[in-house]
Amino acid sequence: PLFDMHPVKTLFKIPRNPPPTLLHPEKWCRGFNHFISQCLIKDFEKRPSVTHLLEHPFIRQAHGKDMSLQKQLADLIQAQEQLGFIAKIRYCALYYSADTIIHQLQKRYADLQIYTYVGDILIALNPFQNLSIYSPQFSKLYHGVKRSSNPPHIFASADAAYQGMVTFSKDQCIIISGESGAGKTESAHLIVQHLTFLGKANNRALREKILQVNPLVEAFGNACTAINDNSSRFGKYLEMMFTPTGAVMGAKISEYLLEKSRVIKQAVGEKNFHIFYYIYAGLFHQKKLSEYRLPEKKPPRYIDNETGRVMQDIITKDSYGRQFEAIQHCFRIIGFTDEEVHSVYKILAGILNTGNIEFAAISSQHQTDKSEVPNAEALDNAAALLSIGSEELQEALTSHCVVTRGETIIRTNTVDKAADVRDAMSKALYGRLFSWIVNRINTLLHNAESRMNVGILDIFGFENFTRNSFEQLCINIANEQIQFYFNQHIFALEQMEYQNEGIDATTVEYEDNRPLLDMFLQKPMGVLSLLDEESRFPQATDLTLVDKFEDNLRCKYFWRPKRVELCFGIQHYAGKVLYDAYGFLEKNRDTLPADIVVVLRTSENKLLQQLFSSPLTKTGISLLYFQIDTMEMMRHPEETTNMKRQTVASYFRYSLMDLLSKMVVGQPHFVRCIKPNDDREALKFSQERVLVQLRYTGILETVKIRQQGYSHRILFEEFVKRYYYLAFKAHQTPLGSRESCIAILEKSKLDNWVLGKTKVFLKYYHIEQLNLFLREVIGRVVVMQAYTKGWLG
Ligand code: AOV
Ligand code: MG
Repeated sequence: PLFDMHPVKTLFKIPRNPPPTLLHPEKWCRGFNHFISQCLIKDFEKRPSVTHLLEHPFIRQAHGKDMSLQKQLADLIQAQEQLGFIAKIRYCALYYSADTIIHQLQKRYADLQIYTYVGDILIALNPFQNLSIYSPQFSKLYHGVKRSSNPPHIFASADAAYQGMVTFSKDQCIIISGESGAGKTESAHLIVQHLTFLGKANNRALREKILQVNPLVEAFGNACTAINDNSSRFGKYLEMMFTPTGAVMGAKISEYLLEKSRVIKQAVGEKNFHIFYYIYAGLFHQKKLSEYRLPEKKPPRYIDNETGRVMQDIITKDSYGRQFEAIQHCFRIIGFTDEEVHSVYKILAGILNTGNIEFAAISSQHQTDKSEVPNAEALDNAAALLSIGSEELQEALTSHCVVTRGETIIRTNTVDKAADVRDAMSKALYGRLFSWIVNRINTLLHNAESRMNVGILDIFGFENFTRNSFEQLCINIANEQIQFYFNQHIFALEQMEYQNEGIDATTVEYEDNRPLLDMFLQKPMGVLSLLDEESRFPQATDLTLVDKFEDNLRCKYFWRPKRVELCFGIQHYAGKVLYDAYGFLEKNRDTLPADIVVVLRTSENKLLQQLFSSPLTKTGISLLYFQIDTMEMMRHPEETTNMKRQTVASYFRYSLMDLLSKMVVGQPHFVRCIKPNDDREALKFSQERVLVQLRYTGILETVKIRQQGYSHRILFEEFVKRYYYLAFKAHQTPLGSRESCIAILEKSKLDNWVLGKTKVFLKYYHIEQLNLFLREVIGRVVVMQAYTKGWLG
């Protein structure tokens, strides 16, 4: 029984009148019970775990043969583990070494207990199988109860955020992190599910709408990668809006940095965005492929990464077809008009046809760099679907206007250049379409009456492929920033406790990834700034870029491997990544020739006109990373408004800041997703992989921080109760005061401890020492007892 927690409370009853002395065997036994129960029940937060007690020489020695007691302890351990008592790791850093945590997580994982608390952080291990713990019954179970009442669960985190919002009228923010495939997106879905349950809208239609947002956006923004079949290729911050009484009113999504390059090309074994396969299958089954000018035999180049397999999958896999139905349903429920949906499909089909346009060189005596389109069919199809003239399209692809000294000159494009323009157009079409969908959802789900929100952050996780490009760099920097935020927050809380207790905060040392973030974001010598600078030089190449990095990034986190020209390495918080700089400059410039924009603006498709009529600006950008930057931005607001000429890197920097500015207003809750193995297998737990993740996500760091600082903070009263044997006689009842604490600590000959206003601050080794002393004192008592009874000859 998952929720049976009684053993813990009842196994060891605390004697009403604890024996005044431990000398009487019978009473001693009860005293032992008392000792255990005190350790475990009354203040298990600050005491060692049962496992440690079992190892306790005192217990082994005295009670090794008492089977019933052993059994009780075993039950207790089980109950403890079921309840996820490592919850309390934060409070007893000493007793939870990396090994203990791993061991506990592994045992729990084997029992399909995928959630565990570490202090106020929720660890979620990816189960790689469907669990039946997310039904409405479970939502009910986790509704407004104390966290300790139920086993750890993602719903409890959602609930805490919701209760926090309603109780304190404060915005909340749930930050989900973890590497690619760790389960962030699934967790985000579950949180939305629980929040819609909690924010019982009278309006069922609204709840339905909100639940469709994620699936719709993800159909356009997720794709199959080498790591995850449903990998998020954009960052998403979903704000759920509530009234002051906690009724859900609407939702708003902010999207960050869609990996547009995926539209035109995918790495081996990877796929394009889901939506392309969905519509292909859907239109195939509805026999509408020809209406959208999509071939039935040979799939378009953009989605034909695994030669031959795609069409077969589209035809045979009915999951694609079902997904198409689901997406149509999403569109309808959220409130898109049929006309809009039709336009979206036409644009998608237009993109696929654009990808099929080929170019051939025309060599004449005078011109060798001219190109033409040999396959007129693809060109005509694309033009028809985008409702533009096909001649105009060809013109815009194969030539460009240059204005020199007031004169407009038309220059021809080489084959390569024309292909680049074609791909740039496809990327721009898709990117803008995606933003339009997101904006449209926001308009449809907007509610002016909502007052508070819970934001849910689900970005693309840390990635390290065999080949890592510009996209991975951006993704990994974003993760670096989230990690920084996490560190700051956990550290800030830590600091607060020291401050409140009047303790010199400088004694806490912790390592953070700030220097690394500086290396990326600093101006003018950070990675992104250098990249932008280099992108402005027409003669620059990817090689000169790496040279520039090498010359300017003089820091231990950056290195350049010998003999591999375009390669550079970065020691990220989550591990070393080797980047291939090929294409960095072009990807960063992300240029879309004006000629293309001009043609697309002539489209008769209203949606398309809209996409290109005004530059899609993003507003509300501010910063957190550097306070200085915030001020700088306020002084130079033109930087934010001048979006048109921005590079991907600078836009990325601003969107990161925008995201953070949203996050900081809310009270944060952290969910750390962990991938137990790289084979996506259920019940497989790789200690090594988990350990690495615990390390870099800061779970072990938190423990370390505690060990470096004062890992134990014990209320005076508590401390005296626990250790008074060390300085007082058994029958004495010292006051739980500062003075009593000093007496105990001095008698124990410890130094380096600190007293705050209400708590004793101790290092982990103090506790070790104190417990050792305590064992000795109690051990002496036991031996004395044995002698008086004549047990030891
Ligand atoms: P991610 O969001 O963290 O990766 P996902 O949330 O997409 O990872 O999870 C990857 C896969 O793991 C899912 O498609 C599910 O098959 C499985 N999974 C994760 N959580 C659960 C769960 N609670 N129950 C059942 N299956 C689960 V990325 O988006 O790649 O960083 O960019
Ligand atoms: Mg994801």
